Parts: sequence; structure tokens; C-alpha cells
Amino acid sequence: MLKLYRAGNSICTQKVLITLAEKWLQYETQDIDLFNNEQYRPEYLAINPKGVVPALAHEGHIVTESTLICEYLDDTFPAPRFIPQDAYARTLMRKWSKAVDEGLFEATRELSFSAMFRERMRGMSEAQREARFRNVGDPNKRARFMSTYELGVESPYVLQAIAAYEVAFRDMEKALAGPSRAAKDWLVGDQMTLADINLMPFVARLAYLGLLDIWVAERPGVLGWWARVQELSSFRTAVPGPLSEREREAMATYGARIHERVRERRQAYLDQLAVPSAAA
Ligand SMILES: N[C@@H](CCC(=O)N[C@@H](CS)C(=O)NCC(=O)O)C(=O)O
Repeated sequence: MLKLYRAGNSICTQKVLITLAEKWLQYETQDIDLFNNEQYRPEYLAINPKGVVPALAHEGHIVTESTLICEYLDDTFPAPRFIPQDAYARTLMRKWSKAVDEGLFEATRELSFSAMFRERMRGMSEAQREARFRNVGDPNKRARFMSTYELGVESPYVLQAIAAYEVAFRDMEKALAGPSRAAKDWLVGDQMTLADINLMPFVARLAYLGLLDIWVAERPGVLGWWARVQELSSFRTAVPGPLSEREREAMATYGARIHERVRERRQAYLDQLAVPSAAA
């Protein structure tokens, strides 16, 4: 039997839920309440020493890291297949996973945190908040958390997030609607792969925060992809399905409060990238 350790509205868990739904797999779940620091309880740290969700238990094995869990599921239950068989296509798929793991995940965390979770943490008692920061063992992660908690959308990490999304959407647009090729439905090859599944929750989170237009209003390839994603029953079951009305409202409300400043910071980032003309 498969058992998934998960948290509500966790983007990393959502990738795994989409993969499970695409494969029609049955599984048990255990909820880990991140706002009650359950991820740092010794019994959970024995499952995932990083103190994060998701984690998957299967036949005596524990698999952590959402990208690896999705690959494990695809290798173990290969019908239907979401890892391309062709070696080059598989490499392209993994490039997208790397983009998520090496930049987009933190980008999404920073934006969500600055918009919303920051407010939730403000509502915690001093002791709870301190426990939360103290328990984050990785100094880099703690610095990010504290900066975004203290500075919100003005944090330098939010600028990194804005830049990471810019690069990801630029590359997605190139892959989906590049000028030299006909528009494509999916990022790698003709079929949906783990590259698409990996990205879905990250794009969805921006959409639910009401921030997606900042990056994609003029990217028809990405807009077409996002429209296709929202039609998938696996996506609907895994991502918007479990969200409560309160969670949806919170994302929309808190996202709206930072929209203008995120837009301005993205514009400043683009302006600073622009090469000055020779006449200037
Ligand atoms: N690279 C990991 C990241 C996991 C991760 O950070 N998960 C978040 C939820 S999306 C979490 O558990 N956060 C709790 C915390 O940092 O205290 C993965 O993809 O599984």
C-alpha cells in the first residue's frame, strides 16, 4: 500500500497528488500540520529528516523529495508513462524538474510567504513563531524565512523569486510557442510528462494569488498550456479540489495586496536587464 505524508495546500504535495491521480492509484494519507510544527516531531523527522512534506512510504521504503517521488511512482507503476523513453527527451524533462527544484520552488514559497503565510505567522504566539524559526535547521532557509517574514514583498528573496519566474516563463513560452516551430501542447514531446506535472502547482499558486498575469499576460503559449492544465481531471482533483473556500479567499485577498508591488519590482528587474541603446 502507498502512504503519502502530506500537508494541505502544499505545492510539493500537489505534484505527487497529480501523478497519483493520473495513474489512478489508491493510497492512504497522513496530514502533517505545518503551522503546528508537526513536521519537526521526532516521529516525522524519522520519516523525512528535513522536516518537510511530502514523503511516500511504499513496501518498506520511504521516498522523499517530490520530484523523486513522482519519478518513483512512474517507474513503479508505469501505466500510463510520464517519463519519456527517449534519452534526450528524458533529459529535457529533468531540466524542467531541476528548474523547479533549484529556483521555482523557493520562488513560490517566497511569494506565498510574503503575501499570505507571513500574515498567518503574525497570528502565532511568540513562542510558536520562535519554535518555527529555530526548527529550520538549514541556515540559508532560515535566512530566507526571516527576511520574508520581516520585509514581506520588499525582501531581496522576493526579487530572486520574481527573476526565477521570469526565466521559467520565458523558457516555457519558448518550449510551447517558439517562433521557429508550431505551437505545442506540452513542454517535452507530444505527450504530457512529469515536466508539465512538476510545473502545474507552481503556476496554479500564482494564479490563485492573482499574480499570474504579471508574467504571462503576453505569453500565449503559457496561457494555452495553463488552460489545458485546468481541464485535466487529475489537476482538478489534486490542486483546486481540496482547497477550502477560506483558502481560496485568503490567496486571492492576500495576493491582491502585493500585486502592484510585485508588478513594479518585476518591471524594475526587466528595466535593469535592458541593454542601453548606443545613442543613450
Ligand atoms: N524539495 C522538497 C521541498 C519540500 C518542502 O519544502 N515542502 C514544504 C511544503 S511545500 C514544507 O514541508 N515546508 C515546511 C517547512 O519548511 O517547515 C520537495 O520537493 O519535496
